[in-house]
Amino acid sequence: MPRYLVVQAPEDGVRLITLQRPEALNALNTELLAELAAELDSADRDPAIAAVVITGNRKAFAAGADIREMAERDLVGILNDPRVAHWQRIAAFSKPLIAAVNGFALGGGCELVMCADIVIAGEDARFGQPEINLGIIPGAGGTQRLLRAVGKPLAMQMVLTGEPISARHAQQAGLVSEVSQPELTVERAMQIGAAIARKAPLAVRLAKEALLKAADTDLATGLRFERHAFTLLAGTADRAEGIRAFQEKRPAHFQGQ
Ligand code: CO8
Repeated sequence: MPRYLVVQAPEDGVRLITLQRPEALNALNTELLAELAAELDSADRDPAIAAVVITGNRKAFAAGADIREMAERDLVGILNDPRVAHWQRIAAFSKPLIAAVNGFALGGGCELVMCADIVIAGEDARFGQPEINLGIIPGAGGTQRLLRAVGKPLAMQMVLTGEPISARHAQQAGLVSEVSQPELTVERAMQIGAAIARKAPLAVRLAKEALLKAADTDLATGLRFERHAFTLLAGTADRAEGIRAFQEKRPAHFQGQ
């Protein structure tokens, strides 16, 4: 049983993970990150799960790495930091990860948002990389993924000043896909997860992989990857079913084959 997460049973193929450390604004200590990585590994292996929604509470999605824990780590501790492996496992989740964000998404919390594929933000959400105020810099993607998401000027402004941006600003900048009323973020994220769960699982997997490829490769390599993935899907029963269903004017029933 995880200590810092509440995991709800799949609903229409969507698992809901709620960060549950409200006394520290869901600060991501090593144990919480380990639990999250393990939960995503298990969702990856479970064919009944098509997508995962991750959320926090109304005050905070997550206010960053646990600063108390960080204070106890010296240079060697940081060099051998067990959190690095947890972050890598979180980023490697192969199914769609949807973040439903209310309140603070700061530091590691904002970096966790950037590991998600789709981000629904409540109007009151705040996104920021305040590490500079602690004399450090982001360490889980907050320079690399942020720049790719919002471009250089805003990434520089956020990382160098540490000042957060609003949900609307984050949406304009490309960090957030949709803004909703705070009380509806989870519901909306679950709806999107359920819509994805009705699609062909192999196509969803390759679509996510191809889109992520765009962020870390040149265009020619990315287009080659897309071409291979597109071709691979030609051999699936779900492609035949999708096309047949369209022609027969009925909903498709995908089997993941
Ligand atoms: N870590 C630990 N505890 C925290 C954190 C945190 N990041 N954020 C808040 N808390 C705790 C507070 O200490 C407080 O605890 P207590 O009641 O025991 O004093 C409780 O949560 C409530 O917080 P506040 O009283 O401060 O609440 P406010 O509403 O007044 O303020 C803020 C909210 C503005 C969000 C404020 O709490 C804050 O500034 N928090 C810190 C934000 C921050 O700097 N985050 C970045 C952390 S560094 C980081 O994320 C680096 C990631 C590197 C990853 C590398 C992986 C390998």
